[in-house]
Amino acid sequence: MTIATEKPLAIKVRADFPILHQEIHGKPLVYLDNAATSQKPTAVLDAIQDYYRLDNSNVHRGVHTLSVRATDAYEGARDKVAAFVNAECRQEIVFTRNATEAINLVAYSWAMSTLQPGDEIILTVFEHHSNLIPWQFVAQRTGAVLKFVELTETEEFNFEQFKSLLSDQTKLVSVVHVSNTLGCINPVEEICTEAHRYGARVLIDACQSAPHMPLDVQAIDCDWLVASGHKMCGPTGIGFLYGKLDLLRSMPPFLGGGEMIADVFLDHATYADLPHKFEAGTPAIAEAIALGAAVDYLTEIGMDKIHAYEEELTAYLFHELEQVPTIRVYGPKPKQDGSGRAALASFTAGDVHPHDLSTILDQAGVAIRAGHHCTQPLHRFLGAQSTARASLYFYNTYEEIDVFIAALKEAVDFFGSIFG
Ligand code: 7TS
Repeated sequence: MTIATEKPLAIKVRADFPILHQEIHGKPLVYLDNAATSQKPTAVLDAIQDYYRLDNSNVHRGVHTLSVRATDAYEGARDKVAAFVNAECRQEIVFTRNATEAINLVAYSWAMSTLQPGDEIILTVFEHHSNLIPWQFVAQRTGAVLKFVELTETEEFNFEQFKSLLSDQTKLVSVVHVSNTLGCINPVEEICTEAHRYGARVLIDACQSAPHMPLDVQAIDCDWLVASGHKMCGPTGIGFLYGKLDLLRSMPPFLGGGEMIADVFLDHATYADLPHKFEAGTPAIAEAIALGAAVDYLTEIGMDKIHAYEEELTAYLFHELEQVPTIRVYGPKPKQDGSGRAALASFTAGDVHPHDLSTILDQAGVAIRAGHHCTQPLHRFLGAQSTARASLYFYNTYEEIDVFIAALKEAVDFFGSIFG
């Protein structure tokens, strides 16, 4: 495969990520575990430091200068996230610990108080456990029934089967936007259109799309959307829930305590307006501000540029993987130009255990993940105990893919010689 020239994007941004410039076992680090968590640019690291060095104070309660600064920065981060996903207004963004907490918020607040026995929730068989277990809780407590969209032959969302599952009983469709294991990109706009025909609500798990492509919640027309900051250059401990304003208004609080109240009496209370109604207790202030810095960083590069560069990397990654004997990659193949799927590959190599592959690659400085990637039901469905996964981000280079492929070939040869 011919590549014209190295694209400038990764080269330009690599200096922004101090962690990437180190050796592992004497080899340059090749970090290909971005679906688990991304690395953080200096702008994000500085935002955390600066906050604690200069502005640290609690938010929404003091009138002293530090408190005003902390509150302005925290609320400013909300504005940035709202603009990042094109929410209609800032009240539609609720800060949570991560995507998992955001899904649980909807499950405990909306679903537990709304769903009745026999109501149906549609998920896919390839959801991350974070978008499965909360709905199992809901089904157990409310009597709602879980239904699952299965895979097409090309191992992606089966839209026809999805349509056949929809009925007047469907009250919720909760689906991943981009699968963290298959890498398929679900047609979320069409999913919302179909679900809304039946009056069902739709939640989109955008953990693997928010970091990699432009997102527009108004164009998607989802009812809720969740993401985690740590996968999009932000710190751990901060994520967000987007929800349509009227819907969030109609939902009861999730956690109770300070920050989320208006008036408190001994036996009852009234609650704060959105979004504070859902942000009980002192929030992750530094983390939210740093997420704001991450959003600024990504926006400055341009989500469309990030997406386009990652598509080129995807084309190269898949082309090179095809040259490695015994490799079986799961999920749809990319189109010639690398579009149509995410920049990650979950794979097996014959009978070699993915953990062994990962251990050998680590010796070559290459970080990949091995396991079920929190999609155990999907792995069962695919007939694989576990898979190895290489997942890319915009700071990865073609050369890093070469290092990964060379190390993988060596590992496959080595195990081939043992297993014969
Ligand atoms: N949804 C998807 C699609 C994910 O990929 C993940 C994390 C989550 C939800 C949960 O995110 P959290 O930040 O709330 O934990 N995925 C992975 C992964 O693929 N490897 O490690 C974490």
